[in-house]
Amino acid sequence: MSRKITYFDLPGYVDAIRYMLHYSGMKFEDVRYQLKDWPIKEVKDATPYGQLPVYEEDGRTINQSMAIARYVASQTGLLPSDPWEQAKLDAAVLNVYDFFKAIYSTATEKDEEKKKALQAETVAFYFSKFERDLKAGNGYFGGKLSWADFVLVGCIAAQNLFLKKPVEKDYPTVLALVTEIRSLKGVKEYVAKHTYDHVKF
Ligand SMILES: N[C@@H](CCC(=O)N[C@@H](CS)C(=O)NCC(=O)O)C(=O)O
Repeated sequence: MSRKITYFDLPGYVDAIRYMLHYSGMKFEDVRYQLKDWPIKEVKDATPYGQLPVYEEDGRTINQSMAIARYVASQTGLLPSDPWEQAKLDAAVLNVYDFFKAIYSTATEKDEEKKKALQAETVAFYFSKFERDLKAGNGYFGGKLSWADFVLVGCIAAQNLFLKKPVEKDYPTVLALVTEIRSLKGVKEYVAKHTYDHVKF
């Protein structure tokens, strides 16, 4: 089976997908574009909605990072079969995705002080809830790994780069999950190989 994920040379919306594929040992092509080269007209025009990521498998294509992540989870044992459990994890993932969008929306704020305050407020709001949920449920899925864990940790990788600090440091349960996922076989080697010191936002 051929698998290809196309995105930027960033964690962004995609590291969770890369983590799951590496963790499961599935072979895939990890195609990355540099932000400075974007837009590349022929690549952009070939995507369904003009944006990345795009996932291709045996000649079929889907876009939308969380749809891709959910599909990959279903192929890697990280999506439970019970519909209620699935819905709970979908909700957890969408809460993380809301955080992603809230943080990225601060990029347009020109006043640096205001921007910093807004970012701090957004991190505090969402991370206190992520911490609460992980603690109350012994993780997102009762002590077993699921795709929601990978999405949160992938999101944190992206946000640490964007905010230039480890956002999880004041949230011990979140921090423990980050450490656990980044230490998994496959993920550990991937994380060690990809650093983003060259990235400027
Ligand atoms: N809802 C989409 C959003 C995709 C998206 O915003 N992609 C951005 C990068 S994170 C992009 O392709 N930007 C370049 C462009 O719009 O030309 C998803 O989650 O996949």
